[in-house]
Amino acid sequence: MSTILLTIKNKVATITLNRPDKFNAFNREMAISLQEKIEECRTNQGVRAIVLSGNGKAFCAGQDLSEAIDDNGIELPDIVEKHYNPIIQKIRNIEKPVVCAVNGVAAGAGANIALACDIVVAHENVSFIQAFSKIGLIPDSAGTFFLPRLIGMQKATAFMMLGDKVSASEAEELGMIYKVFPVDEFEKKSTQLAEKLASMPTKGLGLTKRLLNESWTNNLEQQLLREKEVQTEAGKTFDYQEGVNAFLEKRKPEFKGE
Ligand code: T3D
Repeated sequence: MSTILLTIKNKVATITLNRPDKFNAFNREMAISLQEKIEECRTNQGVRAIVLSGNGKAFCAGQDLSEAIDDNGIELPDIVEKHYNPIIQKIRNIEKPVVCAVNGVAAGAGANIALACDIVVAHENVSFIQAFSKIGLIPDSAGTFFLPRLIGMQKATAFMMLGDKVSASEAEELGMIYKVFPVDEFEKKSTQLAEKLASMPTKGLGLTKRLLNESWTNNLEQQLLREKEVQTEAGKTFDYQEGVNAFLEKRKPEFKGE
């Protein structure tokens, strides 16, 4: 059975982490396969939104620790450089919305991969754990980049140093994730969210993501200039014309993602 599953329906690609007996912990094969699946979603014009989720009880328990200490296996710097860094880069650089539907515990790299996604939803029994400190590691997979930006330095530092279990409701209150859904509605609501995004002007959403990425390092003047340039690009899309025409004709727009 494949460690990563990919299905496409209603313009939504669902990528599922699939090592449920290991709480979807990443081995090498799974990390490389996830990179490949995100790439497939990038090049497939029929895909206009992506959902990342996990099979079974957990979303993802981070690095498979039995593989990490295998003397004959891949070394720690290579795990970070070749497994996790490209996953984060691919999630941030794909100009389509990525929803992380966190279906169970998200620990270590699993938590930080979730936080790198565009919109993160969870159900009420989920928890997020920066588990790294408990085994003497630092939070990788861009955790040190995104978490303080999402929730501020104080809470981020404490969560990372103490390895606290953060409940979904606390994560939502802190702005770490977008929304918590009731368990019995989680799948339906996550799918509805992704399908809504997939029916929207994909190019515009992708360009929004590009600007949000750039905003981390730009100053105000640079960002204002980039907004002018990227707005010009958005204004040339079919969906912009369609959106304005539909508004003026008082009808529902039919966006094509072009
Ligand atoms: O080389 C490098 O390491 C660099 C890369 C670093 C990136 C990282 O992600 S480092 C952080 C790695 N992750 C962790 O430290 C988390 C370890 N797991 C846990 O703390 C707990 O399992 C959980 C809090 C996630 C869940 O706890 P609980 O009590 O609900 O479940 P459990 O019984 O601990 O785990 C269930 C099964 O999944 C169990 O297998 P078993 O005994 O039923 O056969 C457990 O061994 C397995 N599992 C969970 N996490 C991992 C794992 N197996 C391998 N690696 C794991 N990370």
